[in-house]
Amino acid sequence: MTVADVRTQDRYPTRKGTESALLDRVDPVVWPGVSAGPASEDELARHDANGFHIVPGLLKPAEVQEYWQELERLSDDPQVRADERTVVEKESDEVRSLFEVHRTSEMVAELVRDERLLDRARQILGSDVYVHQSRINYMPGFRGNGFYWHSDFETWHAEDGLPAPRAVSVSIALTDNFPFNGGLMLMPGAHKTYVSCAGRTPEDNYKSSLKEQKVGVPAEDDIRKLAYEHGIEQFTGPAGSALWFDSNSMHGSGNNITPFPRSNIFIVFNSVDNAPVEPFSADKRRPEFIAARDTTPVRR
Ligand code: 6CS
Ligand code: FE
Repeated sequence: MTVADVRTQDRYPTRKGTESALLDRVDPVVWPGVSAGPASEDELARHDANGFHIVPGLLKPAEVQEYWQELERLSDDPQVRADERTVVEKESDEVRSLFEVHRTSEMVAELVRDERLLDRARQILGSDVYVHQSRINYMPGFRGNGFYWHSDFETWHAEDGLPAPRAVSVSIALTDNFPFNGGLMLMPGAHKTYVSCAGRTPEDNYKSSLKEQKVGVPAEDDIRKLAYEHGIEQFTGPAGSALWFDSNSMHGSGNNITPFPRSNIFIVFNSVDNAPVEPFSADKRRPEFIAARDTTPVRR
């Protein structure tokens, strides 16, 4: 079998119109190849075992203030609000997410190249990396809608053509993440199971899925089984805290009805050895502001 075959072989079938199924993950979580970097052996071991690890105080308070001001500048900019990369909440015109912020904000572009992010991503993925997707999720107070249980990789495989779960997300809190204002929940260890979802991907699915994902979400029986087996933990912490989570982590968040926004920057690093091919379960590729096709490695 050639390298090309391995990359286009569908080892994680999903949305094939069949019932959902729990499959074993057949790829590593922490990949060999890059030893130097800020992550300790213990952090890498926890990431491997649980599918996530937390870096408290990744951003200093002064940096948090700067990024919060950048976030407000972006969301107040009429041009940004009119941009197709801006997703608003389904029941209000509150900003839900801004995509491709590493291209619209020089500050975020710098953050991507910061060794605290770039070098840790390289350690986890064992190779050069590029940004598959970046976004700011605002989760505004009172009307911030959550994100139902899902695996990001299931979508990035089905709709963006990523062959393997060799991608990692970092979520950096720009506001305090509390248990009660939509803090992201994860099932420790569930990343080693791949939930093959029922259904099929509708045309232009992203136009609705980024507001509320209905396809590519696990069946309740699957969620119940994984939750009983692995339990549920929650990423909480002061602004500046960072959560690193594997692309196949089972995660979700509740609605935010408190006055306290839960606004986080998300950067998704993908290995340059996991470049997208054609979508495995969608008619056409999603726009590049959601799923980058330029796999030029990020360099400092
Ligand atoms: O479809 C996507 O790429 C996005 N959807 C979710 C629910 N999480 C990852 C990503 O932002
Ligand atoms: Fe997600």
